[in-house]
Amino acid sequence: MKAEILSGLKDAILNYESAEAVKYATLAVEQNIDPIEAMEAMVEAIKVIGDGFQTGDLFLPELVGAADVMQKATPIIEQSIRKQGMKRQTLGVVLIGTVFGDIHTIGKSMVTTLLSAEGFTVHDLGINVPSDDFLKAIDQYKPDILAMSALLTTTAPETTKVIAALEKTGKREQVKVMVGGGAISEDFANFVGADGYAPTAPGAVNVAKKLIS
Ligand code: B12
Repeated sequence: MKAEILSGLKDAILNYESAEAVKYATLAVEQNIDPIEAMEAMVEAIKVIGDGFQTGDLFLPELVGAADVMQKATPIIEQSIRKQGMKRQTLGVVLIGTVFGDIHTIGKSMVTTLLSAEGFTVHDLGINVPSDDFLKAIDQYKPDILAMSALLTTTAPETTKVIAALEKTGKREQVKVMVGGGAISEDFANFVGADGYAPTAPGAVNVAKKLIS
């Protein structure tokens, strides 16, 4: 049953079938399948679509269609993560956003959900966030951690801009900086002077815990 549900979720994305994705996501929750495993099944499928786009076998409408299907199923799984994981005390405050010029939201939302479920208070600024908006929000929310997501090689350098702006305005010592997203590697994170990096959403939670300890 579990294998069938996970492959049903994957196939729904690969075949651009929203109703199937919603059906299998709901079944996954009903059958108490580990929501992280359900998420991973969807990530595997969306990566196949991304690879197809890169090689020229698939085109933008397919990319958009698959992302749309994934976005229909994700909230159902995320709701179950939240229900299972709600902790009472706040571990710390995290400010998160996808950097300027970048509208990819799925990975950032997964990181947001897992951090919230683990007990962090998370303020999500959304996508396409200009450097100035990160700075203003730091004044407003006084986060322990600033988390930035970037999926494009052209937008990954925005993280450097934000870190430089933090330094220029004397805010760098106030906040730990964590970066991630498909366009960011550990080497890149070190290069831009971030305090933490993780390649996955569960990894982001571990890094956040280390950064505040
Ligand atoms: C879905 C998708 C889209 C959707 C996004 C929909 C949405 N609402 O998010 C749409 C169709 C809009 C889109 C548009 C574009 N896309 Co696109 N897209 C993808 C795709 C297929 C999947 C992205 C995704 O959601 N992955 C699943 C999530 C879960 O993975 P993730 O984001 O990496 O997040 C995980 C980790 O990285 C980590 N993480 C994420 N954020 C953070 C933050 C922190 C702090 C930490 C610690 C960890 C962390 O945790 C997550 C869970 O494990 C990728 C291919 C791929 N392999 O990723 C291409 C991809 C990213 N897109 C690409 C491109 C080129 C584009 C476009 C330029 C296409 C075009 N010609 O218009 C536009 C750019 C638009 C823009 N300005 O941003 C390229 C980027 C190439 C590059 N290296 O620069 C990719 C790699 C496809 C490819 N292989 O060519 N895209």
